[in-house]
Amino acid sequence: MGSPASKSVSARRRKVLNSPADLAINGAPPAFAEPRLVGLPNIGRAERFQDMVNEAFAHRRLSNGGPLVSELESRIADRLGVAHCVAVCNGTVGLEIVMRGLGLEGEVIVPSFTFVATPHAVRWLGLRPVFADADPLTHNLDPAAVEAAIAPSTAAILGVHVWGRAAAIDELQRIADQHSIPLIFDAAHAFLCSHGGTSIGNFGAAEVFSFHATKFFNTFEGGAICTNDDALAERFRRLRNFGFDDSGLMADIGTNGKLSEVCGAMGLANLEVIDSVVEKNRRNFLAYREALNASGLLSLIDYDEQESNNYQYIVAELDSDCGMTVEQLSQALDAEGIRCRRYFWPGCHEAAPYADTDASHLVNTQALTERVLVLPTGDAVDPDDIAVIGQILAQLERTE
Ligand code: T4K
Repeated sequence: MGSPASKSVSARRRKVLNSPADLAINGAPPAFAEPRLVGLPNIGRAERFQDMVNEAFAHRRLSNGGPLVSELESRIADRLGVAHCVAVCNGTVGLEIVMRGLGLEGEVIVPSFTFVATPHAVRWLGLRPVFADADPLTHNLDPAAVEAAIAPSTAAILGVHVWGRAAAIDELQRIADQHSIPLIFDAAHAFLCSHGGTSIGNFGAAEVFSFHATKFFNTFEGGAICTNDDALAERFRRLRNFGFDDSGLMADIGTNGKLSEVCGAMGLANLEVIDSVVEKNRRNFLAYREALNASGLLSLIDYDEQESNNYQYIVAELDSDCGMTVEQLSQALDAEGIRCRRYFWPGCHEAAPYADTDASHLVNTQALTERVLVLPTGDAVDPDDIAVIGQILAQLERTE
């Protein structure tokens, strides 16, 4: 993708570390003078973006179903092989539109090991999120925990494809069918990922992507609802635009969930180079796999190479007997200019609005929040940086 960021950051890397005294937590200068971030935005063809924005200026069409957003929607639908793509202003509003469009009332089963937007969207609509535990291996909803959480008041299951790795879609669909409730997916992380060779976007009643700046594919802010259900798609389009139907009649209580043309231009410019982002992310993932191969501190979470992956999240788990907490490790790396993120800590169930949650059944979620660390990738690092990160981890391990 060749964004300017990739060149300037790699120029500011220090060479190999040999002893504990070389660690920044022991007073040495940081390995990276320019911090390596998780979530550094991918910026595609900037000149294409600017040309499209100039066109939008010339036509004075800035929002409300303009040509750039319409083109983005049809390109995404083609790429995913899905009947409908409804672009929205962000993933959170997309989730709200889907749940409103399905007319849900009562409880929605959600994971707690997710970004807080997932339960917030449920609560924002006056529904009640019911947290189910995660599978410790996949980090996704454990179907047995979902089954155990089903009650007469359950209105839907809202799964999340955490880190872009597909949730247990088939098992969750079976549970949803058995109880005649809809299954929907928060696919915020999973653009261009697949399950059984079919693109995420095609499963459940609807799936919602996030195109936030920090995501693999971004439109500054933005998102998309994908569905193969014609009637639902029509409803989602209405709800996105205040409730106006195609003929301009007010048919529903809607919201303003529209994506602007400037965001559409960003999406089209980024889509042109998206395969090179996958390649860069995969290159980094393989470099991390090598760098952490012998690590006694961190174990990397793998991707299923039989599926399409965007490799956007480099996720590691702290080894339980390494003698450090994830917070201590995160601070030691931070001192080196390696800005990891503790997604998703604290668990959603621990956030103030959900403080009344009985968390006794969220054992795996609790453990994950205490051992998961997300490492920088994308334009923020290159394989040489990653090798240095591996050496720092090895030195930290020897120092323990
Ligand atoms: N469901 C799931 C599972 C999600 O993960 C998310 C969003 C949603 C739903 C909701 O989708 P949206 O409504 O956002 O479309 C960030 C993002 O703001 C959030 O979109 C994302 N998940 C979440 C996982 O990460 P924070 O609180 O970590 O953001 P922040 O500002 O601390 O930045 C994160 C990192 O990115 C930092 O290292 C700085 C870097 N960054 C960020 C921005 C915005 C940049 O380098 N440049 C930038 O422009 O939530």
